[in-house]
Amino acid sequence: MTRGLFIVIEGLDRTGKSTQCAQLLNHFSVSGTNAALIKFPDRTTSIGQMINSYLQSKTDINDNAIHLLFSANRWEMSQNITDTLNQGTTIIADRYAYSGVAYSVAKGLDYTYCKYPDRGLPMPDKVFFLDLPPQLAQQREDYGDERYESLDMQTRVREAFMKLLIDNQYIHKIDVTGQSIDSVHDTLKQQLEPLLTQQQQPIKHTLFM
Ligand code: Z5A
Ligand code: MG
Repeated sequence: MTRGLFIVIEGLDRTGKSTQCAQLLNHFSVSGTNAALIKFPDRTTSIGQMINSYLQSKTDINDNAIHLLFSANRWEMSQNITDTLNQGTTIIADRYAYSGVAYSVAKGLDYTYCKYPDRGLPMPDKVFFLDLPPQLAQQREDYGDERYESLDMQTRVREAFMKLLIDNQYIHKIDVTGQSIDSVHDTLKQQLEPLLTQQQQPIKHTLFM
């Protein structure tokens, strides 16, 4: 049996990640491909509940500690990701370790340090970074509800993502400025076609350069 594909959608807040994940899930379902959606942080676990409380500014957690909690939240899902892929189901992830690095670096933590806790996690077959200027993302509905949702922070997060993009060329930037939901979805679908051969290869565990 061929394994499923592991696709990650990344981006700043409000750039349309969840919208595009839902569109991709629907696309796979219509085309008869088994697919599942996961989201990080996974706020349903006990670690996820600590993260949720932190994001909603109900608790304060040391920057290093919250960085490790975000990573732990991925590790607690990692065996499930591997098993699901090996069972032939494609996984679409709404954020992953790239957000983990970018948001912590934006707060001032060291770039090399930030990558360490996630080393060894299942590696995605493709990472899409939905790029939208923070000033435009800010104009979208419900912006500013949680910690990190400020223009200043988002600008620094984008800079950190740009460094990740340079160092990890398998991350594909898609400029979504002025693009409709359908048009972004079409671009994503086009990028997925060449990936089908990767399903013959075992899952890698080399996330970061
Ligand atoms: N975080 C971290 O620090 N470390 C980590 O390791 C991880 C995360 C994994 C989680 O937020 C927070 O945790 C996040 C990073 C940090 N920082 N903050 N705050 P989240 O992922 O739960 O939520 P979010 O990132 O703030 O994003 P979001 O609110 O889920 O936005 P989105 O998913 O990118 O966008 P959307 O919901 O699909 O769309 C937003 C709106 O735009 C909505 O009204 C759509 O209808 C509209 N939209 C979507 N696409 C379009 C287009 N193409 N045109 C026009 N309008 C559109
Ligand atoms: Mg979302």
